[in-house]
Amino acid sequence: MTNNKNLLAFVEEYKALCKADNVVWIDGSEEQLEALRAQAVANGDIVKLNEELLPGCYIARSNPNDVARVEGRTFICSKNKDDVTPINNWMETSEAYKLLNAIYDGCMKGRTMYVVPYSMGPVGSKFSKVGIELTDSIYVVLNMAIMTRVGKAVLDVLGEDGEFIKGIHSYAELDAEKRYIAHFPEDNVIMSINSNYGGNVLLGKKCFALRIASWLGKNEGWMAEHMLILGIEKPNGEINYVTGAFPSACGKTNLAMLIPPKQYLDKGYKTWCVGDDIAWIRVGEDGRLWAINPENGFFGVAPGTSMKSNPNALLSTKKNTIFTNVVHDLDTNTVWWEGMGTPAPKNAIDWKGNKWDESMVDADGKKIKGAHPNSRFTAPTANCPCLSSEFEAPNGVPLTAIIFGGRRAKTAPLVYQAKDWNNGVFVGSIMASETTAAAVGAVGVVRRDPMAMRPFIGYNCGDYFNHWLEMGKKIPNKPLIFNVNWFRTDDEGHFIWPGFGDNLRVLDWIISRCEGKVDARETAIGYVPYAEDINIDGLEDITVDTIEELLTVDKEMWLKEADGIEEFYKELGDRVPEELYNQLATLKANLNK
Ligand code: OXD
Ligand code: MN
Repeated sequence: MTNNKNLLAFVEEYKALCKADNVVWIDGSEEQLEALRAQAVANGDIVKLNEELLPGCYIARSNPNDVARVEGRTFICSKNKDDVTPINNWMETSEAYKLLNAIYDGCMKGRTMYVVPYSMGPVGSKFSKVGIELTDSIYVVLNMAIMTRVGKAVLDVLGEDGEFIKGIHSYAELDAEKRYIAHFPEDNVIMSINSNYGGNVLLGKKCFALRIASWLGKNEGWMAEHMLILGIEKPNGEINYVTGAFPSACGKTNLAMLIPPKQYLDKGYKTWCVGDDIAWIRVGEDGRLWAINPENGFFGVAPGTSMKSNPNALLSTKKNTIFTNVVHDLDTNTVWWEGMGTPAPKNAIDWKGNKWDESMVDADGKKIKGAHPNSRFTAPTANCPCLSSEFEAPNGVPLTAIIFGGRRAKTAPLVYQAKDWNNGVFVGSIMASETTAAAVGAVGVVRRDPMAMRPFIGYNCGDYFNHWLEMGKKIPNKPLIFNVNWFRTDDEGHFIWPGFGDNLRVLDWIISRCEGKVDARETAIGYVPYAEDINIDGLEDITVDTIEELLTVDKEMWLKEADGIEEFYKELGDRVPEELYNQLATLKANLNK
């Protein structure tokens, strides 16, 4: 299928090391994929679901020891430790190869090695990049065929001398003690072993499109970010695109697929999803930033996804989708999860493969969940009812605003605008979420997650901040930068802001700011709206006074916050740019005025 010498040598090298019985190249044809699905069904790896209700859909279960990304076993490997640490785990390159090659030795005996050529971004776009994933898992092949563009067309673009990111995956023995997700940004190599869970093994996603790509972006002058991309269409047809970075459990997928509230729908507003997780961002010829979503599918969290919380996400899973670790309803041969908004099935199998019904409790009397909290759907973007017509645009979409967000009970106001690009980088660098009662551990503990990239920066975090600052010098028409917080609570701990579709009211203000159509109040942290400029038309229980409360900036709290920021910067070591310390000093001075 290819004459690319480097690729042929790469395949031979790992076929020999892994001692695979044979090699199959994935050409991307429906016939080949269908044959692999049939084989995976015959092996018992996946189960075909009801063809009438969920056409082309399958359910899979992962090993119970293998249900999430493993940050503790995820490594960035480089020659010098300082180029990576302190928030990433580091291994010295040659040590890492030695360790890993010993585990890969013979790991595919008796198995087939599949060669998956894939493109992150539309095939052939100058924004896009090619990866090759070698894997012994049909489940991975089938998921990659949804999440990325795979097959012969990618090899054609690669040609004889094209460069690619090398990825080697084996589920090996699913041994959690020997599980490694290792990245070698200096060599364009990813090695993943002893896992078969999405975020660890679909190498195009977090491994390539964020960790390796963030490094490529630093060297090549662009940005790989953990951001959704959303288009907001006004009644006159004009569309503004925004990107948004949020830590997990902040409703990122819901915002990416937001449905406008009735008052906006009636006026003719529409929203369009370009991406729900990752954005690759470059400076366009017009001096603006342009973004593509390098993926081709959604790898979404299933629990909580319902026709109420996110109809566009649920509808995206209605065909050609792979469900992992959800409940299998045996009566209808369909799927179910907690928070789906429909009654739990009576005759069902839970994510561990046990007979399950919702009355079951564990030894402590706690309800046994049928779906794993991190159970997932892998669904083609093409299924999404609100997919943007620009999704395949080779140059992506131009950005009006960049939005950072987090989950803060009191500190951050509903929305504020950074004073300029560098101040915006500061705002992104201090992003944080407070732990909720839903998570194990103390409530209200602040976890810093700069730009929502904490687990995904492929190099030193201080250098990453510096790259953001450097990018600012290269963008003649910069998008404005904002911070939002949908999670302010009242004294009883109830959320004040309704969230979901009503977040469009805040995006509306953001766009008006970008257009210079609305004034704002300057505070110590940035520009905050005048309460009457947030449209509350049709919102029950929300008055201008409520908005006023949501917009307060408590100086005492922010002074404490500033101490927390300083502590965090110190933890990050001596590569945190001086400019960010200057920003922090300005913040403190403003608060003390
Ligand atoms: C994801 C994540 O799965 O950020 O997208 O963990
Ligand atoms: Mn993500």
